[in-house]
Amino acid sequence: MPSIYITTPIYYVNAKPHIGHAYTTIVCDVCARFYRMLGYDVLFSTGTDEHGKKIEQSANNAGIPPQLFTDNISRLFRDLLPVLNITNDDFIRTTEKRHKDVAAHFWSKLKSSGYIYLGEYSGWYDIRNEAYFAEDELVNGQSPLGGDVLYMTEECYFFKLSAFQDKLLDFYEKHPDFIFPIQRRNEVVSFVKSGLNDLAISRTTFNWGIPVPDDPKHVIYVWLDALTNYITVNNYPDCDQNNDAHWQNVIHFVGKEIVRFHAVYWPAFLMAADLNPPKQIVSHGWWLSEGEKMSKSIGNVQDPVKYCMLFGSDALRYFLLRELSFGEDGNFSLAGFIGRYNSILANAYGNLCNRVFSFVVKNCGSRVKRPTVLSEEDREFVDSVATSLEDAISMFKQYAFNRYLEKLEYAMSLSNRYIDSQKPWALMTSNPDRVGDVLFLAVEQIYKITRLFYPVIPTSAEKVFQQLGISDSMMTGINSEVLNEFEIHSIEALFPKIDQAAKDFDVFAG
Ligand code: ME8
Repeated sequence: MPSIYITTPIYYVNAKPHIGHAYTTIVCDVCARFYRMLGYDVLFSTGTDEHGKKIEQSANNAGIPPQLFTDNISRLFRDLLPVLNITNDDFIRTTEKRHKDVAAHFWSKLKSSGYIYLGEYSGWYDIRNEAYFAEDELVNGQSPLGGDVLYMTEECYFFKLSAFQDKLLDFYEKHPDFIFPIQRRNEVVSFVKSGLNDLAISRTTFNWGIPVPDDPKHVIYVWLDALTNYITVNNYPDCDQNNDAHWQNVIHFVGKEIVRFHAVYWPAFLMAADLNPPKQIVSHGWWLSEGEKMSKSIGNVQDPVKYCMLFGSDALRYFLLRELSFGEDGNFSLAGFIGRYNSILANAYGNLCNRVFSFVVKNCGSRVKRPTVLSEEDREFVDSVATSLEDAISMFKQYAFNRYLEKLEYAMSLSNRYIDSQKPWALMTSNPDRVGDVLFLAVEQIYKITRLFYPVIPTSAEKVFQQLGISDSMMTGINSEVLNEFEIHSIEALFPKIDQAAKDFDVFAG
């Protein structure tokens, strides 16, 4: 059985989760469900990144001890998972003992391999992003990541990143798909080509971190600590990563702003510890909210829980994947959300299921059988749906989630058109023998579309399978079974249309 290991970034616990965090987690969940459906042994992890000066400061500002502060916010990230219908196998917190042990072990391995030395560091420190910058990297007095900076000098341990320039370039060359999409790969390659300085990997100016083994006045740099989470989850060092099927196919999903940490530092750390780099770093763009960067001061931070409460997690999952062209930035707006919900989920899909299933119940004794002969139109319909579903799978595998959904939507529109043109209600009098044939083909195509739609809208897809009396065991494998009969067991509306005037929307004002 092939294996895959899918990770989200571990999220900082300085503020509660918003739609941007929900997005990465949902993308990973959709991939995890998709690969499970293809028969993979999937390991899927997410969690929280809880150390560092930024967290310590946020805790101090709130007047709460850092551990209690991180417990509280980490819980918000964890509690969001069932709300979004996420099927993670693990939730890792960097304050857990299992992780502290692994991070300390990993540090010792880097040290004994000769890649860590003690020195002194001065530079401009971006507290928000936990990174140092040189004078010439600053942009209008701020770090290139947009955070405020502070000039600091400290004794610290360095990682010999400079020793990895050629090894990294050679690795990128041998693994052209390591960084997705290509523009991010190009940025990383030119960054590494421009020369790598050694990296400061310990701090002495605050305490909220994992102590450096044998020198506890230092704490481990939060990015080295955080990146290690990916091997903590995979049972390093007990599990031999280089010969582990999950590690051989590990995909880190990240937002575009943290590609450098994952595609430069992380593979260098791993190489230094004689571990193989991950299979792929897949990066996506940013969500803006109503056209602007999300920020507490503007008051436009979008809360994923509100959307799930009002419209269900499937609707949010669908919108996030459909609206954003993966890799590019996208805009989250309530109007856009309602527009796509009503036109696709309520009309194109929900109504299609409802009208076809109701017709079968009322006019075909709830049962339809595979026709023995197909007309030319039937064949054309079945073939075009099959082609668009194959295209959808191929788009999915290229992370083009919006195009994958577009292909499913096309298959829905073919099905709606087929019903409109075949007019089963008219066939009831003109050619009653054909009614069951037309309906069987319509139900069968709905079933196939739903199987592929399942990773995005699992709750509704399961409802459709229940209506069709299809058991869970038949949901694995995309093209495996051919069913020769369908029986409609029940009928349930899937996506009630959203009335924009509903007073429920008051909830968005708050
Ligand atoms: O960077 N649009 O944590 P973080 C899209 N702890 N995605 C967004 C987003 C937005 N507006 N805002 C956040 C960290 N994200 C580190 C990671 S990993 C070893 C350590 C998502 O809480 C996106 O995935 O700042 C981004 O990379 C991540 O949240 C950043 O989360």
